[in-house]
Amino acid sequence: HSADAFRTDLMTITRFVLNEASKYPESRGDFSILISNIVLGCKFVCAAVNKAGLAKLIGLAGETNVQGEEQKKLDVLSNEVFVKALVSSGRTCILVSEEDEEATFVETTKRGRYCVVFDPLDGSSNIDCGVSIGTIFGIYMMNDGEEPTLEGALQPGKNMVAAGYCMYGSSCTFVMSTGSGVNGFTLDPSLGEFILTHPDIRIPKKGKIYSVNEGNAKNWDGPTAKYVEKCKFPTDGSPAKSLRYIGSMVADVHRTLLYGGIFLYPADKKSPTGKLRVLYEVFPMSFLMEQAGGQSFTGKERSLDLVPKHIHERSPIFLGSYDDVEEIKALYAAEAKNS
Ligand code: P6P
Repeated sequence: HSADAFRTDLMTITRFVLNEASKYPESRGDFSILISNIVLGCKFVCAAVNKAGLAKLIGLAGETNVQGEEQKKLDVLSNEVFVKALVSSGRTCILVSEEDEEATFVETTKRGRYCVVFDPLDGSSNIDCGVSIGTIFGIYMMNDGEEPTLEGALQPGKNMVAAGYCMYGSSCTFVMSTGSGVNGFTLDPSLGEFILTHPDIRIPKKGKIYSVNEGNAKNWDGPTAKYVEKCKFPTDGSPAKSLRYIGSMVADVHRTLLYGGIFLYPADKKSPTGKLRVLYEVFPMSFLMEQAGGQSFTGKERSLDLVPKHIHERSPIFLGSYDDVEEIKALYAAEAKNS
């Protein structure tokens, strides 16, 4: 007989997180509530992003809508929905958002144990041409009763208890790790539920793709220039790598996680500390890469060992397949030895 159109053993993200929580009997369910609020924010943004094209078509985006209200930019709207969802969850104490210059300290009555760092809509400049964009988040846990201070958000990435992203593309894909592997979920709009579609994602040990903005080549330092040269003109007889660069971090990282290869946003003379932000771009993506068997390097150290000094600090980043990142680490080590 034909396969049922509906599977009845659906593993939803809610069930998945609750199953995880049941492994920690002392857990009070706070983390599950926090994640469910992040998931709610992602569903809202997914709906808004999918309408953005239409809104643009009927002249709403960036102009006044039928009520004569100024239509909010999508990244501002996304930030508002995440801040509101996280504060009202009652499980957070500090929020750091790419959209907000200062950190948000949650009022005492609504305070919880988690610090969430996030980019509500990364790559939003790509919306108008339909390129995939995404939300990126990382979660630190504060000690109980500790008065939240900015230091609570300026921890090295290795202290994160969870990290993930949601990609708004041809489908809405939520990828997350709570420290024991990486799992991917796809939104089923007819159910309004994220369904486990990519259990236990492992990045290939070595890849055939490199991902970098070649337009910055004239500003690269020696090791990066040497590495990209090797990708294009291998000296060991191996085939040249393919270049895939979307210019939207979540899309480039998601492809790297599933297909393997290396994503790099190096420092250059123009931006000596690179472009990507430590707390809510470098750390969450590095956390996921390590959990999937890959690695992430800043040009000087393991990305997750970095201790940020301010909340919007930037860092160079080289992340992806373990063996590919090893090659660029060797080139930086050689340069450090010769200098
Ligand atoms: P460039 C998007 O603006 C973003 O912050 C990341 O999503 C992306 O990886 C990067 O910048 C692209 O930067 O300089 O190559 O356009």
